[in-house]
Amino acid sequence: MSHEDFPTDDPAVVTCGLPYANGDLHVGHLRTYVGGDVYARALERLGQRTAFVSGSDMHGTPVAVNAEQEGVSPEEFALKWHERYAETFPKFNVEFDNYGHTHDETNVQLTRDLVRELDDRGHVYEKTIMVAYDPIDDQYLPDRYVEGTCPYCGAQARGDECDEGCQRHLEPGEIEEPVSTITGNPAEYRERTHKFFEVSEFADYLSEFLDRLEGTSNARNQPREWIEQGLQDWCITRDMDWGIDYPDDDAGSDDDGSDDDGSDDGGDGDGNGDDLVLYVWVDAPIEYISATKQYTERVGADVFDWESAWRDDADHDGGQIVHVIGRDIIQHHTIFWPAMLHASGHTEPRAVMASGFVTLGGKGFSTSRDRAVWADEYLDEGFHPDLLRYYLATNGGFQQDVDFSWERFRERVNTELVGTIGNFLYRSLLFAHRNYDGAPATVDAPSDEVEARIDEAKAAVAEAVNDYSIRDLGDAVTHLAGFGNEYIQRNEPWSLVDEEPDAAAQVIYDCVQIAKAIAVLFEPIAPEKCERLWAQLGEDGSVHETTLDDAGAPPAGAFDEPDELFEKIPEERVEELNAKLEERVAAATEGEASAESDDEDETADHDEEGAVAADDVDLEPVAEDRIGFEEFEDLDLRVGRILSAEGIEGADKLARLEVDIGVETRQIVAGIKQLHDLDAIEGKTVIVLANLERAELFGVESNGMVLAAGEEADLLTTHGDAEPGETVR
Ligand code: B3M
Ligand code: ZN
Repeated sequence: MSHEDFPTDDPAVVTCGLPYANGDLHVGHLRTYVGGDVYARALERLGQRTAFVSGSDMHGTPVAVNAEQEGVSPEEFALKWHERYAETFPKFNVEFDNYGHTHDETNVQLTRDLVRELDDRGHVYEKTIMVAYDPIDDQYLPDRYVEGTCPYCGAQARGDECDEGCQRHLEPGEIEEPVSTITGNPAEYRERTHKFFEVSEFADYLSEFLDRLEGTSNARNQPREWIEQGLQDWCITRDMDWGIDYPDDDAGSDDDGSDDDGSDDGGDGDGNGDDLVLYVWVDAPIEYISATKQYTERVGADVFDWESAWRDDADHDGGQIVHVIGRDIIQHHTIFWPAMLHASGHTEPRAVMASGFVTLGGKGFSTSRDRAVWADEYLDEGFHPDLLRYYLATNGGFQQDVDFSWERFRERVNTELVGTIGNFLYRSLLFAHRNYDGAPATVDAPSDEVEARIDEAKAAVAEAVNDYSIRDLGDAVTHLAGFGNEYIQRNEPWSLVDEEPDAAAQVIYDCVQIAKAIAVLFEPIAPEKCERLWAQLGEDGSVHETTLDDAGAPPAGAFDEPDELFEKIPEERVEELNAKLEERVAAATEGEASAESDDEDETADHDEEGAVAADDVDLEPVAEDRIGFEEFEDLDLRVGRILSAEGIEGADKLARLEVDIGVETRQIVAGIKQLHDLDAIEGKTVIVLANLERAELFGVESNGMVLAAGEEADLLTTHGDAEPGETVR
């Protein structure tokens, strides 16, 4: 990979996948937005000029189907949700430089321009295909208006994607045994002429692009497999009213080019292209550009020039584009979108960071069962947004699926935020205030040890940004605070004040310096808390405006008595919150059982693919047959250490591990590809069943088994000093 490290002199754009404007946000959704916000802030910390943008995805069947259920026009429906989102994100300190929506004028215009450019350059052609049609209701059934069987893996799938099976994007006409999601009527296929974008022409370009692409490894590996299997061209029009009209040359009658009357005239079935709109996945990513353009319009091109970021042509070199998305939309961001950008003279993405899904207490979020922690609900419970930001940013690697539970939330807050960071800040700043009214005025520089430790933390932050690791950003700060605690403990300033006042003053000055560094380095993750800490330290201006070097700049000096930055969450709160959730799920499940409306709801709820399973896990009864101790002894269970882990090509779930079991190194195939961050599990201690028969999975020999529990494949481990090769008794 050939990119220059951040910070660069180019403008950078960080984007977050656009939420469909079709329902409430829950903490599962927030992972992408918090991740993008943390990353954009961290880039700025490095001194990288950055625009952070997103917007609401207003078009397509995910919006139209829900609007129809509510009996309102898609425009009214989508705008309502758009406004909600625009208010909700800042409450979590997710501060976009611009948050637009795909139905606004800028996006309609840019979409039409870009598609026209593709057409002019000869990358679009017409083809007659079969599309699903409901003969009873006299209506075409694009995308989520239809469900059926995935032709690739046989799973039940939506018209546009195999959301519960192989995750592939599905083209119109591909789904088998189609059924209308509106009426339940079996659908038939009818001929229709549509526009296609020649993605297949770009296979070589895309392979090279993937070699350059940075970000999380899942965003490179999956598309490589798809390219190897052969790329299909992409149908970019749909039989719908709601969306942006295809920019035919004769389409001059419509002033803004969008079709927003909300009426249902999609079913004339006459086979001509009158009522074709662009597929939602064409205009949605273009909003990344539109939102940047609107930002430039607001702040001026001297502050941020959208064209030098997004245009890669004779007059522009392109900027640094980083897309932060959920892992279910990798294909759109690494195949269709870069092909569109490349074919129309725009800048290709530098990086795609694709996050894993979020589960709730080990199970899937389910809107229909009200099994979710809603964004508003979290705040209404009185929790500070920065706590959730910390949890989502650091509870597992970015591409790993992570679980949200109130227990774990409490544990992370109490041990790390309160116990490590808060504790260090409070004890050292209180001591500083009481004895010196702030940073001791007699000292003018930190000790070498502390200066070196802060430099190390700064370097770790810069490295985390260049590694696209949000979790490492958080770790850099908790490690620094951990060091601070150890430093003050080791130097005992309280016993030095009287006899060795200079030494005591130095230690306290060092601690204030560490506190200042924490404010600067932790701001991307906990912006509001760090702003408070900044003010607490008597520093001027906003910590948001600082860069890495400010971490080591001399502290301001005097400050008031500190208060505690973080508070412990009592255990009863967790019980209370869990009970509330259970009660709600029970009520919703009952209601659902009588109404039997679950299916529609589930279809509409885009983010439930984050679910491992929406149903409760039934625990198996304990086996009746007892075994003797000798039989247990037949199992050769060993402590092992993972040396390396990589996904097996072509297999959705399998990873190939090299495991050191003391006596030898074993190659073991394990079903953990999507459940763990494979880079992060290297070095982990695991338990291996070493005398299991050899097996071959996906052409790879598996020699042993790594033990894990539960749907998330929680890896069994040891907690003391057991070394690889020791047997488990
Ligand atoms: N609106 C939401 C999703 O599929 C979709 C993202 C668009 S990003 C350009 O996650
Ligand atoms: Zn499938």
